[in-house]
Amino acid sequence: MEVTYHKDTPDIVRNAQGLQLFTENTNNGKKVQILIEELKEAYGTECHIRLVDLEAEEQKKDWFRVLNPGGKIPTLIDDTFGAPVSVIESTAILVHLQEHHDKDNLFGFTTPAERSQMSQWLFFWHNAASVHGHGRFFIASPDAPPAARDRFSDHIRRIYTVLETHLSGKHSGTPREYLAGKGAGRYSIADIGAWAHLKAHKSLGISDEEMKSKFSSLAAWIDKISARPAVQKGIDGNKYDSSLNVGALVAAEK
Ligand SMILES: N[C@@H](CCC(=O)N[C@@H](CS)C(=O)NCC(=O)O)C(=O)O
Repeated sequence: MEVTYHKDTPDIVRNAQGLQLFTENTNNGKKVQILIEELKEAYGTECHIRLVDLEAEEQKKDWFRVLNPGGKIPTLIDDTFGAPVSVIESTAILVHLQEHHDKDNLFGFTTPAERSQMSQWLFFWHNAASVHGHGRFFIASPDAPPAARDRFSDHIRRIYTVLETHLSGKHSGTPREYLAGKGAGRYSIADIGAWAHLKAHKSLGISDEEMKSKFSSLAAWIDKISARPAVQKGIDGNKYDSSLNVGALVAAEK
């Protein structure tokens, strides 16, 4: 969507060129931060990081809703094709960055079958992320009705079982290293889209022990992706947490 800035849009945003990512160090923010760091490492891609104070509800102000009507992070502005466009929804941002800023397809695929498989797992997780988010709320809330807690607890384990079955090769006979790509697969935005949420499995009441005993292929996948330097940079609070990097905060122009 082409952007027409609001009168309260911060000057630093209005006057910037290139990519600008509005984020905060949450699971949805992290997945885009990780791809930004991967692109930086691979191509030297630069991106202005704009941290949004979610507690102060900066994301609900009119200047921000011009960029994202839902008032949510992550949100991207990209003016590299001409007029600035805004991109919303973490998975759509991953696809946008991969299609337009990953010229060698290091984080995507060129064959139709592999590209289709990558989309399938991106969509699978975009839907599952919502169950994860609501599940975390109900599982952590002492006032949650037990039926809601049980339903989310079961549903989350069903989602983990799908991933475990896919990665272990239980039915296909081919164990996989990554979610998409032929053979054992290759690291791509399909993995980046799901990793931050899955890494936080303990917040859903799934212990390391349960991961190792019931979801061992998934646990190994989490560890492998965690070891990537760009992944560690992409979740670094010193850069992406607004309480630690106050200099990167953006707020409405007064
Ligand atoms: N479906 C959206 C979800 C984005 C989302 O829920 N963002 C949260 C942080 S992880 C947020 O902005 N919360 C603040 C709010 O809702 O006001 C996506 O994938 O980008």
